[in-house]
Amino acid sequence: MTPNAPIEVQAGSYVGFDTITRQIEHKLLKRGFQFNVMVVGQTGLGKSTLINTLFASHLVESKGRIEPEAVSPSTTEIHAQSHIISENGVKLKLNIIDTPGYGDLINNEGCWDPIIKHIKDQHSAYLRKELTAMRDRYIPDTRVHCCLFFINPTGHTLKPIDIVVLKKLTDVVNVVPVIAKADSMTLEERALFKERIMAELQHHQVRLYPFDAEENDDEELQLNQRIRSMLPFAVVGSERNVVIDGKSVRGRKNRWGVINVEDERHCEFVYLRNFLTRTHLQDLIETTAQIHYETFRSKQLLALKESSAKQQQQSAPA
Ligand SMILES: Nc1nc2c(ncn2[C@@H]2O[C@H](COP(=O)(O)OP(=O)(O)OP(=O)(O)O)[C@@H](O)[C@H]2O)c(=O)[nH]1
Ligand SMILES: [Mg+2]
Repeated sequence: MTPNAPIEVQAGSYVGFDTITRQIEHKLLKRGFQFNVMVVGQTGLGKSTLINTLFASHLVESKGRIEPEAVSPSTTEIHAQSHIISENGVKLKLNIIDTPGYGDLINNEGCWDPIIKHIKDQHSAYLRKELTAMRDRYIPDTRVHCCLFFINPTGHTLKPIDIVVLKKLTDVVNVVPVIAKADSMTLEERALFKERIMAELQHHQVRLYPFDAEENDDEELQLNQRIRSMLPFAVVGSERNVVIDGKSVRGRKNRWGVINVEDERHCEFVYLRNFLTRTHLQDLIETTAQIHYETFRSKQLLALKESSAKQQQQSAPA
């Protein structure tokens, strides 16, 4: 029997179910939010530095040199670190996964494997928890919601290894590309480089975040389009504060001037930050669960079903 179509009625007096949004908000605020972000790219592109700049805190050891002659030590292993940041009563549990730069070996074959494995391991841990008979009400979410991919500001094209890594990454995680150390390019060079990179990515059918979904309204679709036209964000990172017009800002100072990281005339750091935190934070989390995790989950469950069917066949008496 199919249920009758619902009839729309107007409540005669105030019932109060419109408070459900506030009830949800209260619950969510108590629980807090989890956001897991990963940085990937070649050695020394400023990955660790940018993470610290993004969240305006010293979160990971970026190995910026204090003394000019000091060698800047690198990140040598995948390193996940959790933090809780609060802003106006909203608690954000931030998990940062810093990965070692790749590409400096003679044979770089497979150097991306540990990174991809780390992402898949989180999906697999979540699936195992989900499948237990007495599953937790809230499964801790360690799935990587966003991967910032750092591009070397060469002004030429992407390296073949970058394309390989990007292809592998976009299969399993939301990828947002950034041009690292954009202070090394002129504005014209930057615009041309961006164009070239996007053409190349399109040619190789690399599927970058954000994705349009059926439920997106016009405004959301337009915003996604605007973001896509800006990719990759040309960013500058800095751990230091410099004083500009009497104000202390995150910046880089050299002999011919100062770069204010947060000035959109200098670089696109602010656009990246707005995108990650102010417009797409929730969508990044949701897309990870609904697209990347779901793909992983159905593949795993299908494989499980097939292998148990095979086992049954083998154990069945002839
Ligand atoms: N010019 C310039 N230098 C930067 C920028 N961001 C970081 N650096 C410098 O680049 C060097 C490397 O920075 P890290 O943040 O350690 O780089 P990384 O990508 O984490 O390096 P690995 O962990 O070795 O892969 C440091 O000396 C930073 O001060 C930037 O936007 N512009
Ligand atoms: Mg590093």
